Amino acid sequence: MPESNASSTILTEAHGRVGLIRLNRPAQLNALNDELMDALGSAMLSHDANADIGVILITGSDKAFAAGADIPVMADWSYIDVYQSGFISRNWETIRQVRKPVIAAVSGFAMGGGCELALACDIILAAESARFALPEVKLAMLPGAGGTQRLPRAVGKAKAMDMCLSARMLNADEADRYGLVSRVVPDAELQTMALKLATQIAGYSLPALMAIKESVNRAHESSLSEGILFERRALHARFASEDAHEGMHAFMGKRPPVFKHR
Ligand code: CO8
Repeated sequence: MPESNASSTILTEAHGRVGLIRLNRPAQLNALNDELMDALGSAMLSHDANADIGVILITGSDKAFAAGADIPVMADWSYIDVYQSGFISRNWETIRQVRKPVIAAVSGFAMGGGCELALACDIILAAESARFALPEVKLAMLPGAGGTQRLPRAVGKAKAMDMCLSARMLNADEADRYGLVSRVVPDAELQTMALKLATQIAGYSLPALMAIKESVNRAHESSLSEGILFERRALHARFASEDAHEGMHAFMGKRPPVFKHR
């Protein structure tokens, strides 16, 4: 049975080796304020440090994954307010410290910062009702939580420019075709499929998952030859892992592997 633990803005549950985090400001369509982003960051770091958790799953409500940064909160901030306090950097980027796989299960609106939060996750599972947009231009703002950087890497410059400059909203099929999401599933199956996928991944050797995540992320942050070298060293390091030997011997013995996450 999952254990439930509520804070005001997020709900967390452990499902086996999956740490589920549900964004929970339904009246504001999960708009992302400091309280929520602080709670989300703490929950992610806590799951990352917990040896019993292998994968983190972030989800919202049926109507909204998250409708973006909390607009009324930001409306009267000055430049010096946001510069001195490190707005965005101070708590939105915690996700970059997380070394375990993070899956976003998106139903309904993923707008602005909500879309950017999903983009910062490693896998995006979208319900058919999912809608993705970076509408900051309508506020005379810009996608400032990684959107102008991660979106072009995900979908290419032409489509990213279109979304950022026109605020165009994508449905789940378009997001799938563009490569913005990993998979699309029926609405009624999103939570089950997301948990099933997270449970499957969490059953693999955790150090292997961490090395794969680190290597894939390198693809965006280095030249091909540097990335290949990083990957090769990560592969060589797998031979120092008990689980890798167990995985190969289990295959040869035609039995399921027993991973110790070492
Ligand atoms: N912030 C605060 N409250 C919100 C937000 C938000 N982003 N989005 C929705 N809400 C609130 C509404 O105000 C409303 O509250 P109330 O009932 O008290 O009036 C409630 O949620 C329900 O919303 P709607 O009635 O508007 O619901 P609809 O189904 O009619 O529309 C939409 C849903 C299309 C999602 C619509 O709410 C909308 O357009 N929301 C704003 C989306 C948006 O612009 N997001 C981007 C925000 S900016 C951002 O995320 C940038 C982050 C990174 C850097 C920061 C730089 C700006």
